[in-house]
Order: sequence, then C-alpha cells, then structure tokens
Amino acid sequence: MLIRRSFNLLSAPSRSPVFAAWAQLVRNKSTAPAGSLKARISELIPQKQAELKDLKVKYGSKKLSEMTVDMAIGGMRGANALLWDLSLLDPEEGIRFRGYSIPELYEVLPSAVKGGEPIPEAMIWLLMTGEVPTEAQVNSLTEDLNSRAALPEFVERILDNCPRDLHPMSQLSIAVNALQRDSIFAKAYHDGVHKKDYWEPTFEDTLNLIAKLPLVASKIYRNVFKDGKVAPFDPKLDYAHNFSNMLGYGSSEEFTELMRLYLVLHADHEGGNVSAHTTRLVGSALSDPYTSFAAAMGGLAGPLHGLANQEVLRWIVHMVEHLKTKNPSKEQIAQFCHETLAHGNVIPGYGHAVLRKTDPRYVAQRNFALKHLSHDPLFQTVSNLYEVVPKILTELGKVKNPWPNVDAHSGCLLCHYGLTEADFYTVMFGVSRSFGVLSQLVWDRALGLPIERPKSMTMESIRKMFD
Ligand code: HAX
Repeated sequence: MLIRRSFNLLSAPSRSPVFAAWAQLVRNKSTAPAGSLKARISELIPQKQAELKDLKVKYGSKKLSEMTVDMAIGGMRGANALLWDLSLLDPEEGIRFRGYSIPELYEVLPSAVKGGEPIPEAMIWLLMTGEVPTEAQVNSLTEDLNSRAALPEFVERILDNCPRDLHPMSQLSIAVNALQRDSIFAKAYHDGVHKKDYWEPTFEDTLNLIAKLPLVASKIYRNVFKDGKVAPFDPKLDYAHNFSNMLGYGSSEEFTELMRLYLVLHADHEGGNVSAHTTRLVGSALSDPYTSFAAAMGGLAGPLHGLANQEVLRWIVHMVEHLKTKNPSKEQIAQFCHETLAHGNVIPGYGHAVLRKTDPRYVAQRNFALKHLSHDPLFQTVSNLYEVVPKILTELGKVKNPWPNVDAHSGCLLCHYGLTEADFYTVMFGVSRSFGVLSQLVWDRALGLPIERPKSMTMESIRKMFD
C-alpha cells in the first residue's frame, strides 16, 4: 500500500503509465528480471553498503587533505573531498574507469565489430556495477534501453518549437527538464517511498533518461541543422548504431564506430568536474535524476568544460580562414596561438585542472584518426597543434598542464564524416556523460549519501581566524 506523503489538491497522483509501472513494482517487490542490470545492482548493494560502513568505522576520522585558504579561493583544487566510485583520475596516467585504463577497456569490453571500439552498453554496465559484462548481459541491457527509448509527444513538440538559434545545449536542458514529468523518483518520493528504496526509482529514471537521450539529441540536431526529420528508431540495433542512424550518419559503419568510441570516452571523469559534481550536488537534495542532469548540462555548456569541444573547432576554423589556407604551417599556427593569448583568450582544448600529461582520451581519438583518416587535412592541423601549443603554453610560465585534453580532438573526427556543426558537439558529450554521472547517482541513493553542504567563509572571518 502506497502512503501519500502529503495531501495536496494541486499534485494529485499521476496516472501516467510510468507511474503505474512503478506502483506495480512497489506492490510486487518482484523488481528486476534475473540477469538484468537492475538485478545485479540489487545484489551488489548490500556488499557496497557494508563496505562503506567499514570504511567509516576504520577511517572515518582520518584526514584526506589539508584545506588551505588558497584551496578555498581557488575552486577547491587538490581538496580530496568527494566519494566517487566509478572512475579515478591520476594526474600523470589519466582516467581509469572502475580500475581499467582506456587501453585496458579495449581488451576487456565487447565490441560490435571484430577488433573495433568497445560498446557503450558494456561501459554503462561496467560503470554501474564495477564488473565487465558478458555478451548476454550487454544484449539484455541493449534490449532494456531500447524498450525505454521513445519520447513523450509533448517533449518532441517542445523541441520542434524551439527557435533554431537557441543553443543546442539549452535545448537539451529544456528537453531533459520536460522529461521530468515522468520522473518515477519524484512520484515515488511524493508517495512516501522508504529511503532504503530510493535507489530503485533513481535507477528507473536513470535508464529511462539514458535511453531517451540519443533521440533527444538527434531531434535537436536534425531540427537545428537539417530538415527536421529523424530516421526511425530500430529496436534491433545497439545504442550507438541507433544514435548514428538518427543523426543521419548511420550509413557509415566507421561513423557508428566513432560514436561507440565517443560515447565510451566521455562517460565519466571522476567526481570533481563541473558536470559530475553538479549532478551529485543537485541530486543530494533528492532532486530527481532529470532535474539533476539538466542542471549538470548547464555546467557542461561552459567553455572551460564541455563546450570546449565546440570552441576548439570554431577556433581552428577561424585560424584557417584568417590564414587563408587549409594547411597552416607550424610557424603560422604558433603565430595564431600568440595572437589568441595576446587577446586574453585561452587556447581551447589544452590544459586541465587535474591532468598533467596528454589526456589518454585525446590519445584514443588520435589512434582512431591514425587508423581511419590519417590524410585528413584537419587532422594534420590538429597534429601540428599538438607539436606547437604545449611549448607556447609552457613558456607562459603559469599554465600547469600545457597538454591537450579530450576536447582538442573530437571535432576533427566528427568533421571528417560530415558532422561539422560545432554548436552541437557538447550535446553529444552530454549524452555520453549521462552514463557516468547518473550511474553514480544511483549509488549515491543506494548508499544513503547525505545532502551536500560544505561550510563557506567570509573574507573577514578568514582574517579573524588567522590574525
Ligand atoms: N590557454 C591559455 N591559458 C591557459 C590555458 C590555455 N589552454 N590553460 C590554463 N591557462 C591559464 C589559466 O587561464 C590561468 O591563467 P590566470 O592565472 O591568468 O587566470 C593559468 O593558466 C593557470 O591555470 P591552470 O591552473 O593551469 O588551469 P586551471 O585548473 O585553472 O584551468 C582549464 C583548467 C581546463 C579550465 C584551463 O586549462 C583552460 O581554460 N583550458 C582551455 C579550455 C578547455 O580546453 N577546457 C576543457 C577542459 C577539459 C574538460 O573539462 N572537458 O570537458
């Protein structure tokens, strides 16, 4: 029997099919089919809860880092202050997803094409469970996601009514916020779900949202840049294949492989980056996954974070036009970099708050380019930038990491296959980022993590503390 949390004439219980499914699920307590991702998470939760309890008992009073005034002013750089189990970033080596480096992902995760790119569904399973999935598990997840992929008609209409000059990232946030109408978590909370069960509706919202994002993104792309028509969703295809079809590039097997790589590489980058931390922060108030993810997309849309992929291509196009050549020499590139810096702008795609070496996600994309498009003139320019920019940034004397990050390379790959509309790139990043940040959100609720609330200080209070 469901208990209504409050009596409110304005918020009568929804009669949507999603809610009915959730109510049935609570009544039955039968939850997930054997072998499904949800069933596996359900088995893992008691172990993880015990692990967290043990961590608190043994190490609860130990210090992770010393907070200095500089750290409080400087965006909390170097403060080990978040628990995030899905991935860990080493400044020298780069990212490990559940312990696996990117080259190791190629060894352990299944691919759709022999010797090809890992399948995104396998990445979702790995991030959610910490376990490498079998082929059967990957197939069951594909089937599950495909069954959830349709958009409510009113969301399609909202997107169709967005002006073409509204930035695609704003359209993405609007659509995700609109999908919130069907949030199972919000409805379950309203109806008094027990806190130990929070993870289940969070999981349902998470899979529903991940499943719907390719269609949301494709609709935005086709509306803003093409004829507004989206190829039909094919329930027999995998996530990335449907995505590339709906974008309009599915006839190229190489592009579909690029989508698989793209979706895997951008999925997670530990917990402190703006999009990950925003999801965690907003979700910690028990805002539902849609609201939390829409907020995170606002953060991803910043040019120092995800929007850098758009800025990289724009900057290169501007350079090529300015220099009136498709193949600028290294000397010309260096000159253009100096001009950019002299104007008080950053070189987009270079630098990182944590990394101190070339981003392995850049390397993975470079390897893809070397395999498939080594003679592309844009790739040549991206390669030349790699030789020129780090020296120039190092000479500035203040840049802590002069090496390229993930965003320095992605535009060049997409352009090669005809997807040249840079303003759309961060939307694709967002589709992938949902895998990591929403999976962690499921665990946040399963582990009962509390609302985030760090203490802030005034300048005066800091002075008083030390004077
Ligand atoms: N070009 C010019 N100057 C740069 C620079 C770059 N690429 N990277 C850093 N700097 C400057 C900073 O602006 C800062 O200057 P001020 O002291 O004058 O303010 C100084 O060098 C020290 O910065 P830092 O400590 O090395 O770097 P931060 O941790 O402060 O910032 C950024 C990290 C990624 C934001 C930064 O390197 C940058 O702006 N890069 C360009 C934008 C970009 O590529 N962003 C994407 C990052 C990866 C990501 O999140 N992808 O989604």
